[in-house]
Amino acid sequence: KATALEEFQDLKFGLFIHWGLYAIPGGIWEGKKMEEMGSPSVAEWIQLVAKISRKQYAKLADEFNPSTFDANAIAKMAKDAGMKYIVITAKHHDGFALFKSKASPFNVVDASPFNRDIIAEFNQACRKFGLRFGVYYSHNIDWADGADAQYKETKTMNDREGKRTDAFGANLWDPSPNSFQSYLDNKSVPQVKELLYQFKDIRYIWFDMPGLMKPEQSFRFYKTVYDINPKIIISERIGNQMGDYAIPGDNKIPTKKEQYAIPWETVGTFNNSWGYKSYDQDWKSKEELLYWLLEIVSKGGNYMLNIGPRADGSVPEMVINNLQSIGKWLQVNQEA
Ligand code: JFZ
Repeated sequence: KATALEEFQDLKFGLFIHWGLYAIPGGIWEGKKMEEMGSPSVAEWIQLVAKISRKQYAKLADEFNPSTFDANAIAKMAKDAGMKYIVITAKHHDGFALFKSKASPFNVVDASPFNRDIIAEFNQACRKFGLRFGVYYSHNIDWADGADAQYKETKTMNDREGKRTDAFGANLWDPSPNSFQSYLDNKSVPQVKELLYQFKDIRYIWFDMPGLMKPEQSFRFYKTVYDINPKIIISERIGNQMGDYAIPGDNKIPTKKEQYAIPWETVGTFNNSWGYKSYDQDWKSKEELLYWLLEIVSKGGNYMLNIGPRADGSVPEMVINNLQSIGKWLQVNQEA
């Protein structure tokens, strides 16, 4: 994997995309802003924060029809900004897949009127613009089909042993009846396989929030990926120290020497949310974004900057403007 990792660390600048059904409420549920309901306040967590039932949340899919979505336009925007790769949420914690899936009907092709495979379109667009391609996949948390069960199982065990269980991220308001094992066997692992068999261009898998995952469970994902495509490298959030590259924390730069031992990537936001949040106008200035980019790259890392497209597929204007400014700056100042 040495070359894949070197190649990754040479990319320097990439685009992260958080997109899904949560773009429809955009941080507001039944007139309430997320901050009025609880935490965290990032828009892609609205199902948990507003305690939306699985059935009610799934209805958002009926409305998901991003008429102005254009993967080529987004890829071109990234390319013009000097970015070298794109990673998009193939499935976030809400369990809704942005690709056609046999493992779960809760996906953009089968459950929404949009009826287009968004991951396939990004795969194509990246190829067209010479960008590397990766996917985010929430392998552990799935509010529609699973992680709550893992929480219950672990809690029972830990209660017996007098240990505390961290419930962070578990669906405790409307838990799925599935066991965690069946979620792994029938949705999570099969969907990772579907992605990898279908999209041979995928180079990075950004697993996230491993939570209570056991080492053998993280390893199952690692092995699944490696067996299908050994060129792919995996984020450390696969859990249990099994990742190929480090994520020092959102909007963070490593401070400890040992954190520089493996390739690393800082992920950052334009405002304070990953998914589209209609009322978050707290945009970083282009100077601040450039500061992050230079600070990270000069220390040897990659900077993956996130956009949250709106439900109609459009990208907020501040994002477009700031990316254009960065692109111009790089054109003038970057050495060959
Ligand atoms: C996770 C997700 O829960 C979130 O929705 C988003 O996708 C983000 C990129 O990743 O949130 C985290 C996970 C880990 C840290 C911070 C936010 N961390 O270690 O600092």
